[in-house]
Amino acid sequence: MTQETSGAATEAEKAAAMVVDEERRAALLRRITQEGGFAYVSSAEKAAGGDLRAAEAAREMAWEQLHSGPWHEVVPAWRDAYAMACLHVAELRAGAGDRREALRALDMGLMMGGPLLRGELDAAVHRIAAAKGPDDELVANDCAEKWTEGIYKNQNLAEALCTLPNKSLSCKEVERKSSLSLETFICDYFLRDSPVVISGCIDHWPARTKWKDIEYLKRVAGDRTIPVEVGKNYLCDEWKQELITFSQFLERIQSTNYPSNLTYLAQHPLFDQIRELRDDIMIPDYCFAGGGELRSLNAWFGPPGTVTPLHHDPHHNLFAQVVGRKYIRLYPTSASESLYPHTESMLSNSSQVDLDNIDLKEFPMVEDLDFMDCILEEGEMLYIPPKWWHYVRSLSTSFSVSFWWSAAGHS
Ligand SMILES: O=C(O)CCC(=O)C(=O)O
Repeated sequence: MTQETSGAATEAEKAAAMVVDEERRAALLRRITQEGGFAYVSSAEKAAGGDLRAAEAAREMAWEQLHSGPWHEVVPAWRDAYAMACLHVAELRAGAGDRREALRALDMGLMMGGPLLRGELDAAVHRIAAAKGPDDELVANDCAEKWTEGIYKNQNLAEALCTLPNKSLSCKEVERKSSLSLETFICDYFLRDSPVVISGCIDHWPARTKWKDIEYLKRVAGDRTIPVEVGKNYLCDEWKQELITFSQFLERIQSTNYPSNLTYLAQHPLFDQIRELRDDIMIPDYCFAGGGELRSLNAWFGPPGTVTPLHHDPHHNLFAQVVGRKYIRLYPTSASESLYPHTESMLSNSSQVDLDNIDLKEFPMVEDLDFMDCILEEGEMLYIPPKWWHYVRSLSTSFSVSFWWSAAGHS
């Protein structure tokens, strides 16, 4: 691919010029000019003319702006500008036959860009992902069996519990209900801030079968870029985040994992990014309890042994266990003080207590606290009321979806 073009425009260059309609492009560039981003504007103009190097330079400049301070202080137009540069890079890369780099650019635009060009990014993903070349055909996977084994490894309860935080007399199992009516859910659990395990509600989701098929996952998501967490858990020093492709992620979670290098796709809005996976699930009616708003759908996908340390969230949470099983421990909001929340504001919703290794000298109040727990089996959902503390450990390869919503009048 030529970097500087002077002659007739190629198809890719024409596509690059057309990725954003003229009016919106001009309005965005005016906005960036007002922000002093003259160099960006000049590069973006060249990018629209088919200059890949300029497109990459524009993307780099926008990226710097996204990292110039706290996220909430980033001028929204710079996020849109980042998305536009990603679109240009993607079109030009795809035109040069580099489909994988093109998809990576689009995923970065979807994850980090603003909302203005979301439709264009989605459409480009759809088009470029569908255009597979001969080299992109899937390599036959001899690991498919191992994958299924990982999900169903027969860890019986006793075996599972020995790796779990100690139980005590003050523990009780979360109530279980099968196909609970919306009315009963609202009266007995939602309005009473009371957790419940609900079974029989997601059996019709295509995800229940499709997400156990590693070939399917590779086909619809293999080349897409996702953020993963690496390490024991987010409170540990060695913990880090990485961007890898979904195929690399699947390979990692099939290989032996030690706590220090566990790779976890955690709390990621994957379904905003990969439309095919969004089509495999449905929003349960329970999420409309309280007449509020759905806040986010997040994916939690990882190998056995992932731990999300004890923390709480501000929203109602319906946590659907689509593949595999998880151990979950819950403490009511009233236990907050005795759970020693971290003092710095970024971590104030997380407890300092490591439930896998409780230091009773440092945290004596934890010992006598009442809690509830359950093993959430495949096909079940757990309702976690707002501000309830929860600790989650996967007992097998596990793929879960959390639905967070707020009731009317609550932010
Ligand atoms: O599944 C996990 O590891 C944690 C889930 C969680 O914390 C949540 O849904 O809020």
